[in-house]
Amino acid sequence: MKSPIKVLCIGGSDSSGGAGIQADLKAVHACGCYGLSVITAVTAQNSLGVQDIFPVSPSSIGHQIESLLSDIGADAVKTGMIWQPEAVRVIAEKIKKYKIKKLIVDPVMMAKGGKCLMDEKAKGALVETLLSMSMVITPNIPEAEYLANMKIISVDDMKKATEVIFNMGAKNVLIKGGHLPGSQTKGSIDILFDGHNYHEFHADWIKTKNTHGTGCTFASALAAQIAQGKDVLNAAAFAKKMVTKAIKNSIDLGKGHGAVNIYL
Ligand code: PXL
Repeated sequence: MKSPIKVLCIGGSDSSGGAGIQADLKAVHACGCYGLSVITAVTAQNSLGVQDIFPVSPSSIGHQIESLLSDIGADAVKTGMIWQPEAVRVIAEKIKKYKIKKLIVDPVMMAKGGKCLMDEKAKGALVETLLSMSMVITPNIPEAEYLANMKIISVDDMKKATEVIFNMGAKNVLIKGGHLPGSQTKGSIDILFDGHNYHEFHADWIKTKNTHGTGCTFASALAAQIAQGKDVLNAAAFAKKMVTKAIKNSIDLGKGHGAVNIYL
């Protein structure tokens, strides 16, 4: 009898399939793990943007997590879009109750088109609760600017911001550099700070408009690798390679931004 390695993904549904829970489950599966999911919000979206957000009630989110963790369990938990502050708190409570150590927090704040995916108050709740419980937090540049309360325009700034966020309680901080000015010529650089050392992950810039789902795919691949027992450094290197390949293999969808597409 086989017993799979399980990754619980907590986040929003993306009807277009490129990001959110749909991306999470694809990445977890591609890494050879079994994906569990808790839906925090239902979005109506397509390649042009997010047209509607229907938040799931915090009590339903709590029940979904309870159902899974009281029976099936999870080797790692990854969080993504969380709309309301009460939902953030319920998730934090359950993570504490079930003593989840391998928590990967992707502090999703905004969709590619600029639509807000997190209530202002939920950002505060995330800083107060999930951030300091996380084994790894994976902000992009705008999210890191918000969390560290500073402007980021260079790799040195990224390093400073990882340190600020580390000092807020996250055990490892990985800032994704795709939004950094100059990335188109220098390539995309991610920075990981583990409290002692900075690690850089480099990838060539891939010119495409089809980048929907990069963040979710990256954080879920990272969570799946950590669930399998890899250390954060090796897991991050693997996740960076997987997302880079998925951008190379991205697909046109609709009239706007298509999506990344994992191939094995
Ligand atoms: O990429 C961030 C993200 C996360 N979760 C959901 C999303 C998006 C971006 O659109 O829709 C549900």
